[in-house]
Amino acid sequence: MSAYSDPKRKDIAVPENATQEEKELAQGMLRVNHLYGSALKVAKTQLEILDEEFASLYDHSPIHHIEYRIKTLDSIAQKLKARDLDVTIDNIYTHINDVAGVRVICNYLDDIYYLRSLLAKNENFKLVREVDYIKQPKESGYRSLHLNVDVPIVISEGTLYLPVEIQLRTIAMDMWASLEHELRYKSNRNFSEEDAYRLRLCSEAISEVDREMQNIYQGNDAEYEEKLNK
Ligand code: 0O2
Repeated sequence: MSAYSDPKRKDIAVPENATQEEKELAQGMLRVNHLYGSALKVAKTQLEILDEEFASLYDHSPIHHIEYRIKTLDSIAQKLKARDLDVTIDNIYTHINDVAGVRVICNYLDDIYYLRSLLAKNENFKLVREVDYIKQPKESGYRSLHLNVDVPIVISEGTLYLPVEIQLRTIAMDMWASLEHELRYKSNRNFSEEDAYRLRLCSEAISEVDREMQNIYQGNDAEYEEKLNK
């Protein structure tokens, strides 16, 4: 199961023979989960408000559905170790910007950039980084628009800004990413170079489909006509 399908999951099992350091880390993770969980709620609610407003104004919902997750301690630890950093609570706050992740699955390609423009204009959210893997897909063929935003949460000590990674993608891009992840990491079969190449082809085909669906939706069927007449 993808972490995005089970947002409430916590992985702070402390074995009885845990060291003092491990116990402190588990304790600190409770706070991390609480704070980033709150940031997730703020980001998700804001996205839903934008979606509902657009639907009421234009009779079209840009968002198909939203998934969200808190990164597991295992996954955080892997990321810190890959960067030669110790697994400490301080390093989590300082170096991991995707503890809180929201995945927004949009209906059409343009919906992604429409939502992006609204989020960038939102005075409460600070857009700190943007990586467009749609315009420049990853080597694997992965496509999505990644936005890192700082989101305010009001807690007893005052207002705190916490980073949330928002991944925006179409239904087709999501289907590709989900199956690619399954094939690459989860299945028992060997993942070959040939598989990787074929997945890149699938990604290109999906990109074409996304453009065409957008054109059909907009009533701009020039590309489609051209193909039919070939
Ligand atoms: P999970 O389960 O989503 O937590 P950064 O921290 O942003 O500086 P990072 O993490 O390398 O560096 O960022 P990147 O590659 O921009 O985005 C990471 C996330 O994007 C991944 O999260 C995936 O959700 C998704 N992603 C990136 N590349 C691929 C890919 O080739 N295939 C698929 N299916 N998804 C991809 P995590 O951390 O891997 O896991």
